[in-house]
Formats: sequence, C-alpha cells, structure tokens
Amino acid sequence: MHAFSSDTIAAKATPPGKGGVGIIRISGQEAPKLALELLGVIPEPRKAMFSGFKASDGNLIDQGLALYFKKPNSFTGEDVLELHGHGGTVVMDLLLQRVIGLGARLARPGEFSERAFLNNKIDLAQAEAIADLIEASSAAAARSAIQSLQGHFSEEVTRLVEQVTALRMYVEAAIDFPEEEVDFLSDGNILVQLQNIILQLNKTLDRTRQGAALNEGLRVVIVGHPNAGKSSLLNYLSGEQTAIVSDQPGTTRDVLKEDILIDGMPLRLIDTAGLRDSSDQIEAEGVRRAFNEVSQADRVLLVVDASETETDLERHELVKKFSDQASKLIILRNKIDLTNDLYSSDTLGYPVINVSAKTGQGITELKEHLKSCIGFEGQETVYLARRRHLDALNRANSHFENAQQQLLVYQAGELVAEELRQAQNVLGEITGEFRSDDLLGKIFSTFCIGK
Ligand SMILES: Nc1nc2c(ncn2[C@@H]2O[C@H](COP(=O)(O)OP(=O)(O)OP(=O)(O)O)[C@@H](O)[C@H]2O)c(=O)[nH]1
Ligand SMILES: [Mg+2]
Repeated sequence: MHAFSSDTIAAKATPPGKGGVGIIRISGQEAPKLALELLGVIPEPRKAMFSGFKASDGNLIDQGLALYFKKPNSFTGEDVLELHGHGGTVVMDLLLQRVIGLGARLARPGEFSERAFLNNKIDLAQAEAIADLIEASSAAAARSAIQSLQGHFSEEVTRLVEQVTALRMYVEAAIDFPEEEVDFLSDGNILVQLQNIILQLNKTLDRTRQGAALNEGLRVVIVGHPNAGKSSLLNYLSGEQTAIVSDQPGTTRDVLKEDILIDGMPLRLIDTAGLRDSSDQIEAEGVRRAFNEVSQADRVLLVVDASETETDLERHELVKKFSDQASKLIILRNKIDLTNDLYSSDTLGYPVINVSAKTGQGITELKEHLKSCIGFEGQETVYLARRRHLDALNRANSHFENAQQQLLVYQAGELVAEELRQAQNVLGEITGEFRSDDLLGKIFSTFCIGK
C-alpha cells in the first residue's frame, strides 16, 4: 500500500471551512497537463501567476494565483501545482472536483509528506516534525519542532550512525584477520570509540527525552501511602474534582489520568492507589497498577506527610522502594499547612518541595520545578521528538552497552560487531533509513489530509 505510487494526487491544503484564501495542492506527473487544462499555460516555475481556473466548459470556476514547481525542486520532489483561490466551501469543492475530473485522485492523509520522504526531500523524523509543528500546543513546542524540521535532530542521529559504521568496519576488519584479532580488540581504540558513542548518544537522549515530553506531555505519576493527599493534589493541579478525596485510607483504587497544561506545557497527571500491603484484592491490584505507572513515568511525585522529619525521610520505606527510579523522583511534603515545619533536604539527594494540596502553598514552586525538568522556556535547544525516537535511542543504548560488555569481558569480536549492527539499524529507524511499510503506514496515517 505504501509502495511508491505514480498517481497524481490532490487535496485542499487549507483547513476546512471558509477563509479568505483556499489552496488546492496537486502533486505528480500529471500536474503540468492539469495546469494546461485549468490555466491554459504551464506557469513559469516558482513565479506567482494570476489566472482564471477554468471548468470543462471553459467558464471560470474561480480566479487566483497559480504556483508551479518543477520536479525535483518541490516539497514532494514531484511536479507540483498550487492553486490559491477564494476560500469558500463550495468554490473549493468545485475546483477540487474539476482537478479530480482531470485525472488526479484525492490524496490520503499525509501523502504529500510521505512522497517528500520517499523522494528523499526530508527524512522520517523531519516528516514527523511537520505534523508536530502543526499540532504544537505551546510556543516552546513549536520552537523545538522547527529545530527538528530543519534537520538538527536527524543530523545528530546521522552523525551517530556514521560513527557506528566506522567502528563496525574497524571491528569487522579485526575479525577478518584472526591472527591479529586479539591485538585489535585489546588495543583500547575500540573501547575509546565505543565510550565516545555512548557519551554522544546520552546527550542526544537527554534532549530527546525533553522533546518527547514537550510534544506528548510529561507523564507525572503521583504515589504515596494511603491518605497522603495524592488525589487532593491531582484535583488541585487540574482545577477539577476528578478524584474522590476522603479521610479514609484506601479511597483511590483505580489509576486516574488527567491531562493538564502548566503555563502551556502539556502534562499528563496520574493518580494512583495508596501504597500499602493490603489483603483486599482490588486494592492490591490498584497497587500493582501504581507500580506499573511508575515504570513508565517521566517524573514520580512521592507524596509524604509533612510531619515526617528529615531523618524519617532518609529511612522512608517508599523512598527506598523507588531508589531505582532516583532520577525521576520528587518528594512532596504535603499538608504543610498543618505543621509549617519547612525544610528542603540536601542530604536526601532528591528534590524536596513543601506543599499543601489544601491551601495551594508550594504549588507554584512545584510547577516551576516540573517546567524546568523539560527545559520548558529554558535556553537550551530541545528537539521536538516522539516516544518512538526515545524508544529507538534507548534500544540503541542497550546494544552499545552490550557491545562494551562483549568487548571488555569476553573479547568477543563477532558479538561486538553484531551488537553494533543492531544498534545501527535501530538508529536508522529514527530517520527512516531502516524502515518497514508498517511503520510508515502508522506514522503517515495520523497526518491530516493535505499535509
Ligand atoms: N490539611 C490538609 N489536609 C489535606 C491535604 N491534602 C489532603 N488532605 C486531606 O487528607 C485526606 C486524604 O486525602 P486524599 O487526597 O484522599 O489522599 P490520597 O493520598 O488520595 O489517599 P488514598 O486514595 O486513600 O490513597 C483528606 O481528608 C484530605 O482532605 C493538605 O494539604 N492539608
Ligand atoms: Mg486517593
């Protein structure tokens, strides 16, 4: 289905409804012939031409600007004709029907971008950035999307792929000359290069993680003992009474999700069942689900009671339990309105914020902290990315770590080469160099028509 098609495609590029101007975009080999029928001439490429748009009987459907791009110098890499007419629903429909009547067919969602990809005008991450720029829900997301669209993210990935390719060649050469293999593998050069790649990858991973959060919302899960005030916090942050709050421990059993914006930054808040050993089967299932959410979260808000002292926190059962999620953990001392014993622990190694889900004390600080987690409004360049990219980078990372182990522990050249080969493929999925039709279908079908 996504094999290259030679059909000429057409769609309205402007949004549905009325507007001052409406644009119909046509791409494919029939575009020049269509121009001749509709305008009477093939316009000079890249020059706006004012013209009538003719119906089959020679009468005008509309008049406006025509723009012609000759292949390969167009968005799709094919001959492209754009008709900028008046943006009325009926007149646009008539024009589109006329174009279809002349042999074009209606484009599928994302088909223009897909052709641009298949003709090597943009890579897959750039194509995704087009959709993400259009969908951007904040200025920061839009700024990052344009970074990705310009190819800065892809360039970093491509640089990594080049480094991996060079290293692979080096390792494979070593395997081909077995008498020298051991020397090759132990001369330290491979290890240095490998560690360098891992370092680079982790930098990219950091920015991609931020970009994915900016794009798809930071996943923030709220956990803690029963009655800590988790649901109250969800309600306070979302401004809605979504969750039931009561002084009965074990009130929340299901996982509750609420999408909110913090000053334009998208966030998915997840409230969970209070963590305790429970003989109640339903509650125990809720606890299991809470742990599952933690493993998928970008940030974990661990809500504790403000009456707990700093020493209590150091010994806190849940702080210990989540220590493997250390980089995600934020400790919230809730119900600070009852104690007013403010402190932020330096010894704990986690950010500690004093809050009250009742009075709202400390909530601004919490919001600022969450914004800074993903560099929202920060100075650093972030690429707008998707979970798909993040997943690929993570998988590449584990192949590199395996390669390092094969090298250091087993001196197994063949296995090092194999891990590098797999890492290279995984990285290639990001830019679409290594791809399946399934993946393309999944990505482009979520675009809207005309993109
Ligand atoms: N004074 C005060 N009371 C609070 C605060 N946050 C929550 N509470 C109260 O603490 C009790 C428990 O609140 P919930 O939000 O239901 O607690 P939870 O952590 O969701 O509890 P479970 O769902 O049972 O795990 C309720 O009576 C809340 O009104 C706070 O910041 N200050
Ligand atoms: Mg609750």
